[in-house]
Amino acid sequence: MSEMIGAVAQEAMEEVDAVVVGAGFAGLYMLHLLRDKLKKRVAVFETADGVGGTWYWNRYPGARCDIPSHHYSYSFSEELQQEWTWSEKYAAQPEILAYLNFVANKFDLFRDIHFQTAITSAIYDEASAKWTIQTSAGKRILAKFFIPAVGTLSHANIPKFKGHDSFRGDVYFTGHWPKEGVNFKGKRVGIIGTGATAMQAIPLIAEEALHLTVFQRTPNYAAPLMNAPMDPVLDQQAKAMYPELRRQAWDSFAGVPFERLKPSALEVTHNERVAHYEACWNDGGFSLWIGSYQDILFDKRANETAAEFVRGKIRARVKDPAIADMLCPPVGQTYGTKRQPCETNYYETYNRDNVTLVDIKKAPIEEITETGITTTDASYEFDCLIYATGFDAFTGALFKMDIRGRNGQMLKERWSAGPRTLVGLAAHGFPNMFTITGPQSPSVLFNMPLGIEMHCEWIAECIEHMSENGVASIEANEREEDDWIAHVKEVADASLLPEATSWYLGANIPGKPRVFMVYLGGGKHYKDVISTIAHNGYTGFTLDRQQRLTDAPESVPTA
Ligand code: NA7
Repeated sequence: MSEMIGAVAQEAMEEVDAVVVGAGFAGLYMLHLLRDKLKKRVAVFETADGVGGTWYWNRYPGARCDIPSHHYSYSFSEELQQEWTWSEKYAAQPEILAYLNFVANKFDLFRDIHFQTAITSAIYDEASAKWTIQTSAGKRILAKFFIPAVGTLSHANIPKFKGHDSFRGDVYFTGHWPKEGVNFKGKRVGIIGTGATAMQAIPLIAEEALHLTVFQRTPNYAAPLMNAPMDPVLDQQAKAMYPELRRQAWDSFAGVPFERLKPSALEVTHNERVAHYEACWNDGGFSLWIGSYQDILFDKRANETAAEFVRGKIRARVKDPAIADMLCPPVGQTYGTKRQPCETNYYETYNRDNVTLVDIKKAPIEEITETGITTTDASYEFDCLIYATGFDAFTGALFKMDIRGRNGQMLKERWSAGPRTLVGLAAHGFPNMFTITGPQSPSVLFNMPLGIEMHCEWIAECIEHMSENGVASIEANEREEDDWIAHVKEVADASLLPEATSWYLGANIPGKPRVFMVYLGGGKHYKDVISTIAHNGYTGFTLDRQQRLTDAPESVPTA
């Protein structure tokens, strides 16, 4: 009887083939592939009032990509590649947002996106092999596939200091920046955090504010971005050789080629090494980090050579040796095991009279007061307070939704000791759910737009395979999931990265299990792994061909 009631309720619900959550790089391409290539009915839900995802929310001053724009863009459409022209080597947030709007218009994507609507829950029903998805607008939707494309860095980490609500001035979060912008002219500003975000924002805010006080817990190693206006000749060259450019990207570890990469920092003389670091430093971006010597992320001695090179650069750029000391990570803090921020005039900013650096490792923040911040050493007064304190990465945005798989099991519970996925695309117990650039895939250590394309194309191919073969559901097997989790750990443990207190392993969030969440096997190898799984008929997954009573003919609206 209750099954019948359930079936009647389901009939009344709107039904689509797939619900996609998020309209950033991932959600947009997923919609395009499923709707326009596979002719599926797709509904995309997005909490913002526009497309862009991460690039919609991160409007703070200085926000820009740190992979060259010709690479940090979709590759799936040659027409798009030729039509769009970037104005800078590394595009700023407004331009990336304009690009994503251009893409959404070009491929007529807006009509299937429900804006200002969050997904509150997604519950799998084993009998029908479908998901019931609840929106913040009070709507329930039935879908065979549930695809969170929620981004890896989209759920802000806002530390709860004592008195956190008491500040009476303006409070801003970099990951949720006001659309209309902020005018800091004449203002006393405090900023907490010195990660990649803060390093982009601080130099620009310092130019505008009356005074800027930076609260630094951990000094960071950064390298210059070396951004520049786009040279029209280089742009034409890139456009003429896009297929080759993309081939080089796919062949590389991180989805962007670095031509200078050599095997070992320890196999060369000091002078050769420094000259090589200098060349990488002058290239800018991630060249020093992942394009100089392979062993700097695996061998502590090799790592220290790069670390000392960066310390030397910091000391040369910061006039006051005491401030330079505060900005230099100490020996023992490895370089690049946290994500390397890219900066423009960051270190020189501390030569300004209107900038103060406060070491909150030495004198921790005690309290947020009505007028500012009190540390164990002193009190500081502000008109504005900025949190540049990062994200609950990888799982934060997923756990915001009440996701329940087979037998009502909550994703949050199933993953309570850390994410559990098969190749970062699917999770045991959660059939017909796919994550895009989620945990245990190369995700943030691979050029994001290309990583997103790789995942969206794999998912679309899988859904096509299911349609063609009458497969009702696909689910990752627990055994292969265990194997993948062990493999991700093994590969990570061979490197120095799990030693750092980074968001790669959830170490920035109190109470979060410390599990390394990025697959470090490299994008090229990873692509081979997931392609082989697909070509061998989805090894490691269980495909259920049983027809369901509630099966609606695909691609035909039921209402
Ligand atoms: P990050 O890299 O996580 O940086 C956050 C910063 O905030 C970092 O300096 C933290 O210090 C600091 N932080 C976080 N929590 C606290 C508390 N409780 N007290 C004091 N300071 C704190 O985030 P970003 O937004 O800069 O960058 C994230 C990614 O976004 C970036 O890598 C790009 O991929 C885009 P800590 O180092 O933890 O001591």
